[in-house]
Amino acid sequence: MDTQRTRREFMKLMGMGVASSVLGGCSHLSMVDPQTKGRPNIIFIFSDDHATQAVSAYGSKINTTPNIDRIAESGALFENTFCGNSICAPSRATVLTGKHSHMHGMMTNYTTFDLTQQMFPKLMQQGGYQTALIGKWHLEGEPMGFDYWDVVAGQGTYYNPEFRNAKGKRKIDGYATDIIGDLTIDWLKKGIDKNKPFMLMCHHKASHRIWAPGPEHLTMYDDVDLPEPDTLFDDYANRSNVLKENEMMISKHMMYDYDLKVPGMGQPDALGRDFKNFEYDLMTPEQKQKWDAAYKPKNDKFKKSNLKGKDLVRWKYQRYVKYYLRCIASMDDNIGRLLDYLDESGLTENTIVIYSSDQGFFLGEHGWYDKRWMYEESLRVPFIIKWSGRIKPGTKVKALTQNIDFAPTFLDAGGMKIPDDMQGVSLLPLLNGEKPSNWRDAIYYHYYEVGEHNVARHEGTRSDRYKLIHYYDVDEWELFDLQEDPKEMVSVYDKPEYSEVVKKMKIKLKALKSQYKVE
Ligand code: SGN
Ligand code: CA
Repeated sequence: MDTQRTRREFMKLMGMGVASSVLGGCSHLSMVDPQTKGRPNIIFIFSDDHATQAVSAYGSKINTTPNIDRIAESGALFENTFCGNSICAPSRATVLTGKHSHMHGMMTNYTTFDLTQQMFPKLMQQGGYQTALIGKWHLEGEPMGFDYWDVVAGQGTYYNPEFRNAKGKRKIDGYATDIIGDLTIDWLKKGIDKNKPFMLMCHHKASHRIWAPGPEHLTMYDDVDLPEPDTLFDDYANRSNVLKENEMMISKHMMYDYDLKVPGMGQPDALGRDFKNFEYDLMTPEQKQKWDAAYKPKNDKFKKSNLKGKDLVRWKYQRYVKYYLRCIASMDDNIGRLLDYLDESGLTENTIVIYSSDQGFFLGEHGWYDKRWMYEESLRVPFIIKWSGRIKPGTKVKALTQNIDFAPTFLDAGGMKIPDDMQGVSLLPLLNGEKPSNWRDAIYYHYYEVGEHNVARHEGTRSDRYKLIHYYDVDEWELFDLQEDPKEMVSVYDKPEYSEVVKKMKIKLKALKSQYKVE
């Protein structure tokens, strides 16, 4: 899509009158706090590694997320939003800049992010917004472009985490997800500058590894067996050889104490690693007591069970995914608290609320945990948005969208100009559920990191139906027909009947690389 639709066009599409205002205009001036000059507040709730397979609004088979679903029920759910590089810091840099990794420079988790570059929060400040960031930052240095920030150090921890803000560092007792929830509501209660609209980024640590559930959810799912994904025992046949080299298998690369919370096994993983669950060491005696009461009996039972082969993988799958889902349950509770506060305080009326995550995640699909691959589960991210009086409740958006679009969308919603060098486009024209005729027909993806989990570098493109992937270091290609093979088990790249599709997708990839200035 080459044209950037403006908010004016959006309002036309929505059948709304365009009020004149220096800042882009707003049609519901009378409904809102006059001090925001008719512009909406924005709350962007951003989690870490929360896959759509674990959001009930996206049809989860393994859990419910009633509060995230509330956002979808009163707003719009985007069915096809993707990240451009399925890893944390690059994805966060993309959200801030509206650009793909090679343009903002944060190509892996280990690159240094140039904070002096253009970022949407700085532009929103210049446009009269108050900006705030609470929770995970995961980019080196002090956050820039925020009037207020209070962030966890690095990846952060679940138990009794350290935070830093402009005044310095401090440890806060409690559970990170609840603390981030509290700090967010506190800021809304005490931090808002009543003369300005605000943009608040609430970034959760959940549901990132090493999945330590909070005290209130330790035993959730104890009595259920979660359904397994069909591809749990994937043998990686019929696709690129690089798949077999991965180091992210539940069966082989999860550590007993670190990941599965079974201390004292004395059995390293396939890479010879046997790390300690460091979250346990961070706990207070009371927290440890609760933890032990929840897990020790189960661990004793497991140690006696002598499980082997597929039974052992199945046990690990249950253990892993339950920890992950318990972390999400806390986050969902806290999102509920936030939504309740917005309702009670009257902020709901003029506040856009968005829920998204930095990447997807594998929850046993292909036998994996983690992300990085261009496969559906790690490529797709949740994107759910509510905006009172502007989005019809229950709207579903099918158009192909990407995290490069988030920054342009925020600016557009605030009535600000979208800089020409941002590579995404505003999503506002999609909010009525219809796809403009000139919308993009494919997205670009590029994963660069060589290291942890041993995923080969690759780039590719995905259209509504097809996905082309190039593992360029070994020059191997994959093509998936997502209509015939949604689980991506057989690459049809070499099948004669797909030769025309391969040709077209290669042309598409080349065009996207040129459009996004990849080479
Ligand atoms: C950590 C995790 C990895 C994870 C990366 C990236 N290992 O290094 O499993 O892939 O983060 O995740 S851990 O032993 O430290 O938990 S990301 O979301 O930050 O990109
Ligand atoms: Ca992440």
